[in-house]
Amino acid sequence: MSLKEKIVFITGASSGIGAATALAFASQGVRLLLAARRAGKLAQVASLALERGAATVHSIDLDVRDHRAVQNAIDTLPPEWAQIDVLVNNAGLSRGLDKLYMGKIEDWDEMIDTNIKGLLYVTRAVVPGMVVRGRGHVVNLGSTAGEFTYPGGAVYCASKAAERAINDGLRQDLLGTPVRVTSVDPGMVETDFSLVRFRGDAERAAKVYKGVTPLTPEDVADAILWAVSRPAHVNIARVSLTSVDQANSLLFHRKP
Ligand code: NDP
Ligand code: 8X3
Repeated sequence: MSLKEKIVFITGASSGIGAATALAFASQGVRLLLAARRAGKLAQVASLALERGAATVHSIDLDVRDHRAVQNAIDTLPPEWAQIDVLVNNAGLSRGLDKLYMGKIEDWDEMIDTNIKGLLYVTRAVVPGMVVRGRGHVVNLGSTAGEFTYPGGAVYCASKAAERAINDGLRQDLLGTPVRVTSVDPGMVETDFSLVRFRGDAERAAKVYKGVTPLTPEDVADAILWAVSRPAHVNIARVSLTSVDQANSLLFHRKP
């Protein structure tokens, strides 16, 4: 399916998987609507996207945890940007790796507010328009963490298990419309994810990827682009991908 001139809205586009997805879609000549909180980083991605072939780029400074800001951002889009064809619900994060009974309430709140509630707010603001227009595709970022919980990760894993349920529920609720819903569930991907999880502790973050070849953000972007570019009658429900050094969220092959 040609994506030329389609409007593709990506949350969390300032870094990692979101940025790589913006660039992958840019090469298809789409119109890119990019959102995140760090406007400077978003501007760098926007400029690269134009170099890679995006038709146009519009950036929004947005915190997905703020439901009024999310609704307002969608309601006040310039008319030429309002008809979103593809939504990539990518904004998300993990905080900490504490045992659950020692966990920090603020870490739990941030993960739940971003990964679950933020995803719901954006979906609620964008999908009604897709139903009215009779076209659209929602791609949600899940994780292998949503399938099997790992030690210290209960709340992050729960947020991705919730994504799984929301993804499947949305697909059921959209049955009878042409709007498609896909979950893309990567294993370990080398991005700022671990740096954010460990609040800037680069040494601890680097250890996460020690001895394994992780997925790259481009690998995930490729899977997203593949799902979105299937013929209009094909709905890819879920794409699960890991590097060959990972079997699931609990099992890795680490070279010494
Ligand atoms: P990064 O830290 O590189 O990127 C996270 C993105 O989310 C940033 O652009 C950040 O932008 C944005 N974001 C975070 N909080 C908010 C918020 N409140 N409002 C708006 N944007 C926000 O990590 P990844 O690229 O790895 O993560 C992207 C998604 O992929 C997440 O949902 C993550 O759970 C998922 N994932 C990651 C895996 C991995 O191993 N890396 C594996 C499986 C899934 P800004 O800070 O500028 O707002
Ligand atoms: C991110 C992958 O396994 O680091 O969802 O939680 S993991």
